[in-house]
Amino acid sequence: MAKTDGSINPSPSLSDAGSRESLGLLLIKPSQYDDNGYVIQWWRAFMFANTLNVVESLIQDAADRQVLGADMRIETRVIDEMTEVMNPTALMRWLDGFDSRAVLLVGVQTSQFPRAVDIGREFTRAGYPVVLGGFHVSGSMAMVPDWAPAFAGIEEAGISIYAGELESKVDLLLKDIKDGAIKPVYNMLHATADLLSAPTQRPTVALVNRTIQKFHGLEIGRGCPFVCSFCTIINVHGRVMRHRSPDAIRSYVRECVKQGGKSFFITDDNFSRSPVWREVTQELTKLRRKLNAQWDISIQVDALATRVPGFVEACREAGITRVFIGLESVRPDNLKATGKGQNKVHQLRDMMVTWKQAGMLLYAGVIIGLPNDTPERIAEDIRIMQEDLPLDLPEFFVMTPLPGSADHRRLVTEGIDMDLDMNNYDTAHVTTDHPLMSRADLKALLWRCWRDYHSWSHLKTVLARGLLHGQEMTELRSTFVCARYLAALEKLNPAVCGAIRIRDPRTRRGGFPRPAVLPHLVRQVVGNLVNGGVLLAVLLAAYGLELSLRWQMRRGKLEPYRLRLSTEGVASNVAPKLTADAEGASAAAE
Ligand code: B12
Ligand code: SF4
Repeated sequence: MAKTDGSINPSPSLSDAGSRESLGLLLIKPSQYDDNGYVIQWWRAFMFANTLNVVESLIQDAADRQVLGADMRIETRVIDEMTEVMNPTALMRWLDGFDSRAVLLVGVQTSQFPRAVDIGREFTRAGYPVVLGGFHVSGSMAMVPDWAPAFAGIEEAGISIYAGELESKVDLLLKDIKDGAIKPVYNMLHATADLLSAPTQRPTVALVNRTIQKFHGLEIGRGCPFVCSFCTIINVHGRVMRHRSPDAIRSYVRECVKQGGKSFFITDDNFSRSPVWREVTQELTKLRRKLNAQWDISIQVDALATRVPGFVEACREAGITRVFIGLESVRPDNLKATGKGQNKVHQLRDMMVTWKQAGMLLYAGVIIGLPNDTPERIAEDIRIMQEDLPLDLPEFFVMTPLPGSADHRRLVTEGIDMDLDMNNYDTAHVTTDHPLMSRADLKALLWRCWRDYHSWSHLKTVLARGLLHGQEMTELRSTFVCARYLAALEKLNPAVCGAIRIRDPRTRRGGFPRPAVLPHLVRQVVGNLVNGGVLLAVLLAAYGLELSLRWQMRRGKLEPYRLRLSTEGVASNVAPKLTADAEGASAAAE
């Protein structure tokens, strides 16, 4: 019997039954390499791996249904490489404890693909079957099935690939694994999941405990009705919104809370367009009251969400505290170029004020390197975001033709030069030419945006607004500071960051030298101490700033920072030129 720890889940009903046969499944969500060839890993990460949790839940459900017969015991072991340094020898020993076995590389995004192939190769070489699935292969098979760079290394490494959703095919895959009949390619893009009857998510405590805020993923549904040209989601999950049942959602959340869960991230790309947002927020509100739970929940929405009647109020009641908006740009010409015509620039300020008045922390995705961007225009955009739009925390991404998007397929079809190293498709690298800027200038611009927006004087504005509008201040303050300093110190998107960086020389990417162990170790310890020290000092200074602002608030000195809607007698602050542009663009779009 294999050793069991917190990350290993035997299917309970079967392990108790004194089974004769066993199947061991090692589920790994690979990380990616940094620019120096080290796998990006942390002692604790900010974010969680929801796909890993969903896939494990599907397998556990199949085990409970005894799809491989009453005699079969199925065990899973789950690893998020972002927060776990793997020991392949020990993992192979664990797999050897079963009659049949496989390694599943789960939720592999494009930037994680080269690392996933390297992990897979190590296991296939030792004779273990490996299946790789997730957005990269699904998006590539859906949009560019003949584009060889998307599948580089797969055949040579003997790894099988799985494109599409797993819900309706999990039994088939498990049978193939048990029978030793895994196929090289599973194209299941047609097998769209019926989420209403899909197995309920089950908390994976071992994963949650490896995130700083103990994040639980919560999937309400999949799909989005819009057609942004840079988006892969619509070409993999589709444009029809599907959803889980409010009952299933309630029982998952209840289970998470029972296990100490306090932070949830709703993974839907656009919760405001979910057909069940009303039922779900009502369920969450009831549950919150019943369990007396003090949770915080993050959602992603489009820029028009505040116009959905009752949506903002329902979110507040349900304990939603963080809202991520797909802003992309404050320029109508750029929005039009990406098919994001639904975002109306002249409505942005009131939309954001509405969220802020509801006490929400406001994040927004901003793309750098859209067709009309120049360094000067971006500098002006940052000023607009600081002065005119009451955003808290923009996240800056480089415009990236992600495999699976219409943009990427167009570049492939037109034979336009693109980076062939999939590791760089992480939205923090420049992977193709820009019409107005060099690749180097664009990359430098990304880090400049993180620095310039997160200035000390702007922190004061953000904190003052936060205090006036009842926001959760610890989160606001620490996220603002961490975003700025992690982007500067690590040159990584803060979404893939965490606490205490690990650089394991044993898994350094092929082509990079292995450093001498002792000096490497010393450099790592010193580097982490210095970065941690800098971060701590700035966090303390930011706390000092907040205390002084609290003092000023008591004396009524922060009132100039209070946000008001234009209907409350305040003219929209958005720069007049942009407003005029926006109106022209909206008229054209309508
Ligand atoms: C939550 C989320 C995150 C979270 C967690 C990641 C995760 N996947 O768990 C965080 C914040 C960490 C994150 C970060 C990033 N993300 Co993200 N993220 C998402 C989001 C919104 C939801 C993911 C999710 O839970 N989906 C629900 C699950 C159940 O669906 P699924 O992943 O498709 O899995 C199903 C099938 O694919 C299949 N399957 C999956 N794996 C396997 C494996 C095997 C063996 C088999 C058989 C089947 C199988 O079964 C699952 C159930 O049906 C998606 C968009 C989306 N709607 O999916 C973007 C998305 C996956 N992210 C994306 C990107 C680009 C990133 C970033 C690189 C940068 C960025 N711009 O945010 C970073 C990468 C860093 C990282 N280490 O992950 C892209 C990926 C595109 C691509 N071509 O790879 C997506 C699609 C969004 C987009 N902009 O287009 N992300
Ligand atoms: S609104 Fe978001 S999820 Fe929908 S198509 Fe556009 S980028 Fe994709």
